[in-house]
Amino acid sequence: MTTDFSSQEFFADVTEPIRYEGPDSDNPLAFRWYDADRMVGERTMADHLRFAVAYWHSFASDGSDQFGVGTWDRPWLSGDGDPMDAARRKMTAAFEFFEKLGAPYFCFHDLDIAPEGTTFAETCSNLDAMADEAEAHMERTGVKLLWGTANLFSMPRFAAGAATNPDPELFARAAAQVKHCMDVTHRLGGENYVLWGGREGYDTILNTDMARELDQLARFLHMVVDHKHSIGFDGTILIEPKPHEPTKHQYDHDSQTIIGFLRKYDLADEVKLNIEVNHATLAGHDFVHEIAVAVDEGMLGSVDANRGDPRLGWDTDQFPNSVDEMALAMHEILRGGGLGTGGLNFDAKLRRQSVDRTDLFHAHIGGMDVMARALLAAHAMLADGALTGAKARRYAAWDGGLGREIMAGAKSLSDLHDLTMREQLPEAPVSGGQEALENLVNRYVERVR
Ligand code: XLS
Ligand code: NI
Ligand code: NI
Repeated sequence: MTTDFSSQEFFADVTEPIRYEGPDSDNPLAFRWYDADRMVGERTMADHLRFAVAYWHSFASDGSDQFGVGTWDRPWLSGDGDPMDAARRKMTAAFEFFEKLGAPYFCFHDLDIAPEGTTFAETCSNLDAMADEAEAHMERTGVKLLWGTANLFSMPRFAAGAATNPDPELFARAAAQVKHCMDVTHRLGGENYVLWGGREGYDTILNTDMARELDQLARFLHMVVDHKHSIGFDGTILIEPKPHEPTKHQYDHDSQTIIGFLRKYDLADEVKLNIEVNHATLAGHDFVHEIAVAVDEGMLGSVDANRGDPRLGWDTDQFPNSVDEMALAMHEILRGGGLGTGGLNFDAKLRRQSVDRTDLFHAHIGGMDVMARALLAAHAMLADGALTGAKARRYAAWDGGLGREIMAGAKSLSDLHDLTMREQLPEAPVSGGQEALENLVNRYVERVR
C-alpha cells in the first residue's frame, strides 16, 4: 500500500510562483535580475544559465553537522514508517519547490531519491520505483534532469574509496551502482552524468599504492565511457574536482590535475569537468582560474554554483553572493561558448540557523539573481572586448615578427643568444594595468540594467 502524497503542499507560505519584478522591486520573493525569457546576446537568460537545484542539500538534509542534530523544518523528512513512502513525500516536496521557484533543472545522487535496500537488488528496485515517480513529476511540471550521480562515499563499504579501493569486490560494487544510476539518468533524460571523487584519494602513504589506485580509477572511467556508448546516452560524462575532503589527498585535486590524468589515460575526448566554486577555493585557486583552465582545454562541462567562507577552511557550500566574482567566471564561460549540456547547479546549503522552509526560496532567489546579474555584466564586457581586447593588445607582439618565429620553432637558444648579443632588444617592462582593469570591470558590474 502506498500513500498518495501528490496533493500534499509543503511550501504553502509561497502561494505564487516566483516572478521577475525588476531591480526596483522590494518583494523578497521575486527575482530582481533573473528574467528567464530576456535575450542576452543570442540566447535567453534561461538558456545561458540553466539553473539546477541540488536534491541532497535542499531536500535530503536536515541541517545537522558534526556537532549537532538537524535544525531545519523539513516535514517530508520526519515521519515514520516505510522508507519508500518517505522518499515519495520528499520528492513531492522537491517538485513543489522546483515548480514554485521556476528552476528548469534538478540534480540528484541515487541515494538522495531512493533508500538503500538490504540487498543490492532491493536498492536497484527502490531506485527504479523512484525513477517512475520522478518521471511522472517531470512530465507534470516540465522540470528536467541536469545530471545524476551515484553516492559512492556515504556507506561504510566505500571508506577506502570506490574505484580506488584495495578490494576488487568493492570496485565491482561501485561499478554495479554506477551502471544502474547511469541507466536511470539516461531514462530520465539527464543531460550529463557526474562523478565526484568522493573518497577517491588517500589518507596515508603508509597503506596506499597510489600508482595502482590511479590505474584503477582510469579503468573505472573507461568502463563508464563504454557504458555510456553502449546505452546510447548522449549526455556528457563529468568529473568534479575537489581537494582535501574527505580524504587528505584527493586524486581529483583541481582542474589541471584532472586534465593531466584524463590525457595520460586517453580519456580527454570523453570526459569534461564539473567545477565547483568552493572546491576551487579549497584548492587555493580563484574560481575563475579553474573555469579558465577548463575553457582553454575545451573541457568545461558544468558548474556547481556556491561559495566558501574565506575564513573557514572547509567546504561550507554557501549560496553564491558575489556578483564581482561571478561576473569574471561568467565572462570565461561565455568566452568558451557557454555551458553546453551543463548548467549552474546550486550545490549549496542553508546555514544551520536558517531553519524555515521559506529560507530555501530566499537562498535560491538570491543565487539566481547574482548569477543573472553576473551574466549581464560578463556579456557586456565580452561584447565590448573590454578584457579580451586588453589581453590581445598585451600579447600582440607574439602575433608577428620575433614572437611568431619563436613559437614556430624557428629559433634556438643559440639564435636568441646571438640576436641579443647583436642588437639592443627593448627591456623596459610595460604596465600590466591591473588596477585600471579592475576599475573597468567594476564599471561593467555597476552599470548592468
Ligand atoms: C561534494 C560534492 C558533491 C558533488 C556530487 O563536495 O560537491 O556534492 O557535487 O556528488
Ligand atoms: Ni559539487
Ligand atoms: Ni562541495
